[in-house]
Amino acid sequence: MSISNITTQPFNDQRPGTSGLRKRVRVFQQKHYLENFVQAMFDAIGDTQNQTLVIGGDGRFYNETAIQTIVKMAVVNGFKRLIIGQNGLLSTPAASCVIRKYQAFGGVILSASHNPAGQDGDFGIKFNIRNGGPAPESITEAIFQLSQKITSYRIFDCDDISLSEIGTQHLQDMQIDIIDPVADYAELMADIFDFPAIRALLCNGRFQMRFDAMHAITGPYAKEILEKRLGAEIGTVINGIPQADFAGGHPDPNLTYAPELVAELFAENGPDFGAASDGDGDRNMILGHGIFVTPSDSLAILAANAELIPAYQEGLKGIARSMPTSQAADRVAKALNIQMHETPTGWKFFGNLLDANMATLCGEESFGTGSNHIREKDGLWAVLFWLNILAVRQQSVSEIVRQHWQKYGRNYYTRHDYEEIPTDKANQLIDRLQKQLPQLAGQELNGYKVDYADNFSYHDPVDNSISENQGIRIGFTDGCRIIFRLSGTGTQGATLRVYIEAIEDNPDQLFEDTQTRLKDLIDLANGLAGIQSITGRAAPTVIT
Ligand code: VG1
Ligand code: CO
Repeated sequence: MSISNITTQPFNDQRPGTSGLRKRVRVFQQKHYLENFVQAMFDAIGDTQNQTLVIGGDGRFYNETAIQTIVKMAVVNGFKRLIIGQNGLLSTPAASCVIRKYQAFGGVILSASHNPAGQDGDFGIKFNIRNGGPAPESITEAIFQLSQKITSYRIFDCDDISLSEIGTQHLQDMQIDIIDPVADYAELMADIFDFPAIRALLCNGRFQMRFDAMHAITGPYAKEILEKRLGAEIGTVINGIPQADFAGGHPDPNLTYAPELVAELFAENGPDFGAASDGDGDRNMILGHGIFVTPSDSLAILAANAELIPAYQEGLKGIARSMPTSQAADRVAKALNIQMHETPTGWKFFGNLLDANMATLCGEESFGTGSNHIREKDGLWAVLFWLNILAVRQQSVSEIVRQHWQKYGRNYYTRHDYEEIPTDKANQLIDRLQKQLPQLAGQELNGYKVDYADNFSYHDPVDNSISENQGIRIGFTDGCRIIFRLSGTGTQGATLRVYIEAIEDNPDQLFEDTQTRLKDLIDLANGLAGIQSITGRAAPTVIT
């Protein structure tokens, strides 16, 4: 056994995106590719001597191979202790929980979230800092800069460690603890929510629920928490055994990729409540019998009902949402007289606000909701939050949503995604929009008067950092918005996301079909961006 100093050369494509570095598995399998990134990461995150590092992933193909490499590099980069989920598994929220609970220096999460997995799928890696949250841009940018200059990396030449047995082992002077990936997280959930009340609801003999783990990481978490600790019927959790290729699926919990669950909830005698989570467990979709709750509405409803939950009964400090997320939560913040923050897309921008106690709940339109309990969005947490509300209010999801709209008004909202557009076309489209911006303010377009038109720039109120070019937004005087941005998580071509929001306060118009209600604005967005003429696409790939 010995330490090797391996000579290498930079790869020019190692800049982390919205949520870490995501690439095709084949890209990660190139010689030195993963090692270069890990070395750049260890060099960028500060002094790693004698520190504790958490490691875990969503269990996709290449997870264990990558973990073995990271372990062998961690030992020669000074770490004193590693905490690893059994079999290399940790959902993203569980990793955040473990980093905080054991006061680790940080964590490495291996995941490409909902992107398809397997030898022909995607892989990903990201670093989370001491607070349990994704590294801020200053660190991800430093990692990229170091990856562009790297000439060698250090690795220990030894056999693989065992990831399958819970317990402690040593590699040289480094202690390695293999932990139960579910236990700490399940305990945290029990501290936040009223488990006896939820148990009473789930066991009342009438209430039916379905949770779709989509063959990904949340299976073991949902079974332990919902079925074992809360007494839900066995079989409540479907597709609950994590598979390395997610059974060939696309574990993105939305109306397109969870059709089985959606069909069941919309069937005549369907369950009262349905939910799903994504590949790494940080996203959630909420359904009631015959109703889909948009993530933006979900954030607003959780905020409006937070005082029903033990952990939030003292009230919220504030709410934060990403810029493209609908303004439904803003209405609640206003009514509660608490702070409202608007950040760029990606959970890393919420960390400072949560640490500074300026926000308690955070959310993104992309099926992400979370709170100050950890520093990642958290799928099962959102599901338990809804269950706790249902248990207290004893009403259906549909009644709760409708009453919410009646009280606060409704923000009709949709997102249209155009996936795998050639990158040059996508850039051309954004450039063209950008050039139109200065002329748009004050103009009237199809009866909508433009209030502002800009490219969103975020000024972090805590560390004063500035993040520019975070999405083109056109706001109208009545509060409606059209937003365009390119995805930062894809691995093939570019994905254009178009976000459309209309405000409705008229009590007689709260229950229209979303796509019909938004048609004018959708047409306007398509026309302004020249989507069809530039990309040749007549319709979006995914509508949420
Ligand atoms: C997408 C979502 C964003 C989310 C990110 C990571 O990013 O829009 O809201 O934070 O994915 O989520 P983008 O750049 O593709 O729009 V996850 O569950 O994939 O870690
Ligand atoms: Co995810």
